[in-house]
Amino acid sequence: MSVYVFGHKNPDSDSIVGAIALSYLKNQIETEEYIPVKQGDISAETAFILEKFRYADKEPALKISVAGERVYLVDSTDKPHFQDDIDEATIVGIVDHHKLGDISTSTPLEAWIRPIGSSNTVIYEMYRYYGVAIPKEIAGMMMLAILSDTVIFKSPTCTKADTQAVKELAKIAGIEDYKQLAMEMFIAKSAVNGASARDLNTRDHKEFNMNGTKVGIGQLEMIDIALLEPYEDELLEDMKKMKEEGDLHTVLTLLTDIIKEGSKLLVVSDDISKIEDAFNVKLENNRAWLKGVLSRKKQVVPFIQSQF
Ligand SMILES: [Mn+2]
Repeated sequence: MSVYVFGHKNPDSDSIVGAIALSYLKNQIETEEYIPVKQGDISAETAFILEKFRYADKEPALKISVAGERVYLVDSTDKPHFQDDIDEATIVGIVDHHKLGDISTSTPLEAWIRPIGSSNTVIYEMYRYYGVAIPKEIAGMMMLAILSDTVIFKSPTCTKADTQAVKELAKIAGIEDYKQLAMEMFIAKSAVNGASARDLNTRDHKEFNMNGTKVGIGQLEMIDIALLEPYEDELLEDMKKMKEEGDLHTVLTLLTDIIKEGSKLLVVSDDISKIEDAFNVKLENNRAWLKGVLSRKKQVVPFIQSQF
């Protein structure tokens, strides 16, 4: 029986590349066939990565039902990030670098979870553990996925394991100026032309169950968030709709400026004071500047969670 490997809904590059890289590794060392799939459309950033390393024709297929399947999860252990029938699948393994979520299993599994910058760094270490050579194209994609998750090493989630993995992967991929290539990737990611407010709000949106309270947190990583200023009112209007449609207590969107190294927070909430307390800021027009905040998982989720 095959094993389907996939990351969270609203897949980011770490999820898609992680599924590809982990499947390749597993297919070298296991007898079962591992198949990378995706739980949603890929982003412009991921499309850039796949094209750059000649993988666009091997993009993982969409798989939206997993009942009865054997699955390997990448980049999350939070149930709301997977299909509703995830409880009916057999989880054979997990690779992740987030807080431990609410996934549970009825059979033994392997779990590779570390507090480092990217799931692809964990997978890089798995390749080393098993002594499997990484193909050039896969190495290049893993390198960019790590550079994306760590915001070119600027994120507080970035560790020495991540910078070392990138350097080794760059060598394998034959890329000298990996920071320059990562900037090109972030430029591709920053494109907003023609995008609707909903497109932007859901581009990288995750929902969290915080002690029974549902909170949605989106993030747009940009090389210049001034490009988003004309969209902010529309984004907030649409966040109100998302809040009602999803029966959420709070919807946040982080407009993260990777050059200025901080995030403009947009907030729609049943209780604005909880968000103000979480970050010790006063919101003006549902907005606040959070200096130095680049990481949702490390600098946002724990502070919001502590309010519920
Ligand atoms: Mn990740």
